Amino acid sequence: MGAREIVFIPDSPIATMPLKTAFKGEVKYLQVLNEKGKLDKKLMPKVSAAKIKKMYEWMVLTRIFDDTALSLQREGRILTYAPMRGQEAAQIGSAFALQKGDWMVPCFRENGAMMMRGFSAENLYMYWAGDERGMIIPEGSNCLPIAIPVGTQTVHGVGIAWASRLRKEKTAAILFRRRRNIKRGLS
Ligand SMILES: Cc1ncc(C[n+]2csc(CCOP(=O)(O)OP(=O)(O)O)c2C)c(N)n1
Repeated sequence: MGAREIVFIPDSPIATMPLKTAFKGEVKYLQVLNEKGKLDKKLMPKVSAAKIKKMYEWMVLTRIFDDTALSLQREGRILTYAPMRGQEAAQIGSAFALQKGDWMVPCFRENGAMMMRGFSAENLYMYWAGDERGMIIPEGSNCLPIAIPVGTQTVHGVGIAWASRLRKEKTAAILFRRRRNIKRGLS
């Protein structure tokens, strides 16, 4: 539809309203490896083949966890579930950047990254089925429990980072959060 197209609203005191454009945009993205398997060697970061394989294994496990969870949810065997299909690389890559002792603050789609920090798939399914014992934090994982309220992860992550700085610890903190809560002014 063109920007000047007229929409008729029956029984309205204003007979016609112009159709306006609220948003026009483009999303730029960079691919190191494209969907046909073509690699840009100049863009390829220095990562060993063994590490890439390990990351890929975690991504596949994340996808399997997610597909299974969605099926369980559709069957009514688990409750509300936020899927993560298409976000595997973002979370597994981020979790790989962490070292032991670093902190992770998940939102609600980071099941793959949480498994990397030591949560079992079984416990995560328990959590999504409403059993809070599934969210018992694995010893030494330095991972916070899932926080559903959007926007809260920012204060948790920044708070941990500040605490580390004040204690002069050399630990990093990574937080996962969602996109739209920025626009809604929640954080
Ligand atoms: C404070 C708060 N308000 C409302 C919700 C309900 N809620 C859950 S997910 C969601 C949408 C989040 O959208 P976005 O930030 O774009 O995240 P994405 O869909 O990409 O995961 C909302 C409103 C919530 N979790 N927390």
